[in-house]
This record gives sequence, C-alpha cells and structure tokens, in this order.
Amino acid sequence: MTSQTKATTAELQALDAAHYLHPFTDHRQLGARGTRVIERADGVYLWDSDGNRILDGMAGLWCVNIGYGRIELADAAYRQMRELPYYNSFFQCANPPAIRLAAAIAELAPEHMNHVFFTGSGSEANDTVLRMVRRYWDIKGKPGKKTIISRINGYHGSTVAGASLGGMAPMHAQGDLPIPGIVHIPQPYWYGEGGDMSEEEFGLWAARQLEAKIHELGEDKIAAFIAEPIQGAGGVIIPPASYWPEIKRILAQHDILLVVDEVICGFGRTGEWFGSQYYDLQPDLMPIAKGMTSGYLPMGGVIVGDRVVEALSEGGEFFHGYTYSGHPVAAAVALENLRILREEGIVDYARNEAAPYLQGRIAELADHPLVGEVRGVGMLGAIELVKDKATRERFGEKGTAGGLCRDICVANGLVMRAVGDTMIMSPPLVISREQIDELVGLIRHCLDLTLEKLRV
Ligand code: PXG
Repeated sequence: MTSQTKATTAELQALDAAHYLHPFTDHRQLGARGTRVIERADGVYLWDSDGNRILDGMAGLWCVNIGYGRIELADAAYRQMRELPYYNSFFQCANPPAIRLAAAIAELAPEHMNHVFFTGSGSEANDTVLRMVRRYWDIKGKPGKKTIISRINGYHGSTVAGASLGGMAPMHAQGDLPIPGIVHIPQPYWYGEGGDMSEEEFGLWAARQLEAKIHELGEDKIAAFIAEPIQGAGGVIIPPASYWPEIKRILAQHDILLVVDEVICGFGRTGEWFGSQYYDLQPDLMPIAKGMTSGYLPMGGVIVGDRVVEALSEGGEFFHGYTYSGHPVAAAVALENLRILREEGIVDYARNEAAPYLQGRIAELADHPLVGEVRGVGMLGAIELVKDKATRERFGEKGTAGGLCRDICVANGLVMRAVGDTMIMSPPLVISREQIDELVGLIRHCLDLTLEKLRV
C-alpha cells in the first residue's frame, strides 16, 4: 500500500493492530474491536473512515476550542515553516512568534503573571512545575521545602512527574508512583464522596484537608499546592462554592506556592480566559497546553508569576529546558489561535451565549430515570448515571453504565467520555445553539438506549 492509495478501514485497522501502541489502551481489547479511524473534521464534527459523522462533544481531548477546519491556522503553520521551521531558544536565542506569544499570553493572564516558559505538552509543563517550585525554594534559602501537595483523582499528565502529581491510583500502581515528595489529599467530589454533608460543608471539609496536611508535614517542608480549577479527566468535578475561598484562606496563612493547572480550563473553557479568573485565584504558576493551540499543534507552557520570576532571576542559570521550548511553528499557530479567539469574541460567546444555553439544556436531562446529577460550568458538563436517584446507588461494577453509554453514544454519532459512571462533555467553544440542541437530543436518545440495555 502506498501513501497515495486510500486504505480501507480494515487495512488501516490491521496495520494499527500490528504496529501502533496507543495511549491508555488495552491492546487485546482494541485488537478484537478494531481501532476507530478518524479521517477528517470540520467545525464540531468528525468523520471516521467509514464516512460516519460524529458530533465531537469532547473537542478532541478538551482542546479544540475554536473547532476544526480553521484554515488560518494551517496557513500560519505553512508560512512559519517556510520562514523558520525550527530554531532553539537556548543560548540567548529566541524567535519572533515565541516572543510575541509570550507577550500575548502575559496580557491575558492575571495581573501578576507576566512570563511564560514554553514546553511541548501539559505533562512537560507539570514536569517544569515540579522543578521550578523546588528551584524557587532553593534560591529562597529554604531547600527543605520540597513536598508538593496534590489531590486524589487529579490529573496532571502522564510523565513521571505528571503522573506522580496526578492522583490516579491505577497510574500510580503501574510503576511505583508517586515519586517521593508528592502527597495527595481528598478531592472536592461532593456527589460521589460527600456522604451526609451538605455541599457547602463538604467543600469546607475537603479544603481543610489541605490545612491538615500542612500541619501534619510542617509548613517548612511544603513547596506548593497543585490543583485543577475544575478536575477534567477525573470526571468534571466542580468544587462546591465553599471550596476555593477556603483554600485561598488557608494559603494566605502559609508561605506555599499555588499551582493552578489550566491545561483544560485555560483559553476559554470556563467562559473566562483562565479558570483562575473564574474562581478569582492568584496562582504562582499556571501550566497550560491544549486550548493554547486548539490542539492544532502540540504545545504547552507554564505561566509564571512575578515572585517566582524574580527569584529565578536571582538564582542564575536554571538548568531546565526542552528542544522544542518555544517552537516557532507551534508558536505561530498558537498566536493565530489566540487572534481568532480574541477577534471573533469566542470566549465572550462561550461565557454569554453558548455556556448558559448548554447548561440550561443539559440541566433538563436531570429528569431522566438514569440521571442522578447534572452539573457544569462554562463549556464543561457532567452527567452522573445511577440506578437509584435517592441513594445514588450505581449499576453493578463501577463503569458498567458509563462504558455502555459511551459505546452507545459513539454508535449513534456522538463522542462523550465516561469516567466510571460519569458521562462528561467539553465541546468546542464555537458550538452553535442548534448544535447544542443536537448534542442534547443525542444524549437523551443514548441515555434511553443505555437504560433499555441495563434493564435487560
Ligand atoms: N494537566 C491537565 C489538567 C490535563 O487535563 C495534562 C495536564 C497533561 O497534558 P498532556 O498534553 O501531556 O496530555 C492534562 C491532559 C482524559 C485525558 O482522558 C485528559 C488529558 C490527557 C489525556 C486524556 O480525559 N489531560
């Protein structure tokens, strides 16, 4: 088969099974089913290699914020590749798009955050975070402050540092993680773990786990607290309203850096440019990726607050960086993505129109017999599938209803992810009202089909 001839789905699946190791995949299971080959996309729709149209309720993997098919980004990449396809940012060098991108991001970021360190992904961004916070305290003359407090069921990437900072037990189990110096506190997942507490009480309880951990380990040992504003991969876990204010109160009493992982929430997902603005947080570091280029090219970074930059500047050379830090083509694409987000008012559209409409429409699904809770913020949503609404009892083993519902969704032309029995969505920010209607119609139809199957 040459690259010119169009392969059939079966041929591609055979090659895939023979040679391609996928991320987060059970390959025996995949081999039996055959991989789904996505061939093209436009707006909010994907087409697979059999010509099926699928509404992408996940914006790829939480990243295609401006939607698919924006030719301007392809043109930006083409122009930049002809002009300067690559040069490094080491050895006192930089390139124009990376310089302009750093300035553009600094302008969007909270007031006290004016610098950007570029990486190739969100995981690399969090590896950078780990090294940067420890370097910060070394320079400050407090090398004992090494430990980072994170949260169970948080997600911060898949590299050794990323997976360690994350709180995913199955990831930890495969490879003796977390590495030393990273500890986890409970997550603010009220629906799943709130017990008899009210939402407000539980939010305070979860936040005070941070305080308890600081007291247990000693402030002089703690470098930073890291958290997503809203946990994405963990199941769109939206903290109770009492949570972030209480975290802020606790952090204000301690000399500990705050790292807000904006890899999903950044670039408009909550209806603000950053989740930190949605929750009025003052982070020292913000890892970013995904929506930064709308996923058109891989790129990430860390937005760094002034007090950390000042310390790093005092400390001489920081021995850290990547071949592709500030890649000119990725930076040119990110700049074009930001231009489109800004000039077309896409973040404003998300906040003022798409999000209220989406949230209103998905809230209607709460009347479905399978639905225990519907929650959402901005262009993020979650639907809890339960057997019994009153007791929150699930169907059988964890993930039974979720996995079934996800498969039914795809078979019916909709991508929605399942985290256990929580169905989650994160559509492109540009999704129209009509497309939201289509999305919600498909979800209800798929919930009906799921319920039918579960009752058999
Ligand atoms: N932080 C957060 C908050 C993320 O969501 C990363 C860091 C790591 O980014 P990279 O670019 O290294 O993947 C992420 C990534 C899922 C899923 O199943 C979520 C992510 C990645 C893969 C799968 O929801 N988020």
